[in-house]
Amino acid sequence: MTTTVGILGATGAVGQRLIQLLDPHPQFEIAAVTASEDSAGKSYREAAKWRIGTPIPESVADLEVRQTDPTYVPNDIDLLFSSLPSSVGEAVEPKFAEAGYVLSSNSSNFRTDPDVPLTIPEVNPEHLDLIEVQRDERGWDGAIIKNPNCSTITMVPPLAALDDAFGLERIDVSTLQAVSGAGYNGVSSMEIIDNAIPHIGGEEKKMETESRKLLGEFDGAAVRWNSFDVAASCNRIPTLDGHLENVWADTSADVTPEEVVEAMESYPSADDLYSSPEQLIRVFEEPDRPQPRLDRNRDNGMGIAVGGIQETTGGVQFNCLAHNTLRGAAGASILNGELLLEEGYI
Ligand code: 11C
Repeated sequence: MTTTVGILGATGAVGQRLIQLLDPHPQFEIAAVTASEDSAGKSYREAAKWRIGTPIPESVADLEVRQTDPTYVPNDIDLLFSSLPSSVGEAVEPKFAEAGYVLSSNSSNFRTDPDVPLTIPEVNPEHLDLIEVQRDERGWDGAIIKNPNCSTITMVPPLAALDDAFGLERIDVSTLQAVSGAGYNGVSSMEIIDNAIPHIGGEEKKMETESRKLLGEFDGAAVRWNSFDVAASCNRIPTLDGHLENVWADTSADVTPEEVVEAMESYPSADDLYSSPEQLIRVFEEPDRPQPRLDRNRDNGMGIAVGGIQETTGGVQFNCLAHNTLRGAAGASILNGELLLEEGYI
């Protein structure tokens, strides 16, 4: 049976990636799209400045764009994907949950709220059951679940593999983030050519908090955040897609590079979920890989690539890469939607 889905914020950079990934999808069918008030009433073709390289899918081209408000969205839609700007999401997502909709949201609002599941299905699927706490506390029939920030998603699966095998004490990370992470209205190509921009808009804090929540323990009532320390430094570079990160991880137990490769390559994917790659983490032997242009599209843009693994005094240093608008945003939300379906929440 097909699950009908809507997309809140369908004309933006992540909204367009959601449409690309859902055309087609074996379980989900797009039945509604929303955008800001000035696009309402137009066809999606008219409203969206379509920037994905492939043609605009016929299945959505003629859909009427609706206002982002529960009054205008059919109430028989099974699942909403939200790629709203966070200030908009903060105001309207609770209205949708209160009206009974289940939301898989990429927006950064509410990610660290204690009763909001923040999940990467391969890493912490059990946190999804926080929905029960959320519904009890807020009296909602619907629910809001979140995926993390794209720079957090890139480093957390390799860190999860290290934490499971050796324990984590401290993480230092420096990012090289693609311009698409700033959205279509963010950094223009002219602003960033021959340049790099340090300290980009609160990314450091997100990486520090979200990673500790994701790798925390859920006891059925609350998530106890992982206690490792995290220090992040985030930088924008002139890459189109794909965030590359340099990570230093201090581990509780001693490690060798060979043990790290083994722990990462054997870290399981979610093989019951359609969008999870066959092998979640692929490790390169070549020290100058992964690179964004060469490696971001591996496994349909849903894989995590690691390279440059070397021993340090406290543990290990490595580089990691993921496609920021696929694995790090639209694909992450869809994977969470597949988890909601698998677990019977929709
Ligand atoms: C960037 N990671 O590259 C950001 C974009 O919290 O979902 C995504 C912001 C977020 O600028």
